[in-house]
Amino acid sequence: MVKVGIIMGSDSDLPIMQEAADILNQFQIEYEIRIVSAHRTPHHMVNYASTAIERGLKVIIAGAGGAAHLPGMVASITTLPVIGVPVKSSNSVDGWDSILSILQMPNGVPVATVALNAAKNAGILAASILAIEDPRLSQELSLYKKQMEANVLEKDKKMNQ
Ligand code: RP5
Repeated sequence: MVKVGIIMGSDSDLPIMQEAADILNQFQIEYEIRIVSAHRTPHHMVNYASTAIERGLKVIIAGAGGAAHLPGMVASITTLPVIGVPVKSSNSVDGWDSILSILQMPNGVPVATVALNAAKNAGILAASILAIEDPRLSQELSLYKKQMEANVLEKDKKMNQ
């Protein structure tokens, strides 16, 4: 059953947003990946966000660049947790416009904003949310952290040789 919705404002966001899909694949989490634009397809966005719960989604990862209104608008419609990925797009001023558009939400409508282009972290955060009620996934995340630690310690060892 699809648990995570990965959405993005444009197909030009895909090279970044694919990283969220890749890590979800690694954790064997089912997801859907769609283009939903707040500005170009507003009715599609309202429909997507307002039917997300009944379709079984548990978390939404939303990426957009420039005047990045998609994550915030989706969060205004659904009660699901929304993770926002600011994308440094062709229309972006160094990424700051996307970061601030997604980060600076008003009280009452939070978006869990990750770093610029950090779709991989968005996928890991989505996995962490799902792991609250999934012992297998929790175990996988624990192994992932241990592996990361081992990798860094190995690099440290090599550097110190
Ligand atoms: C945003 O505008 C999209 O999320 C994308 O990051 C940016 C540019 O879109 P395109 O002009 O490449 O379609 O809404």
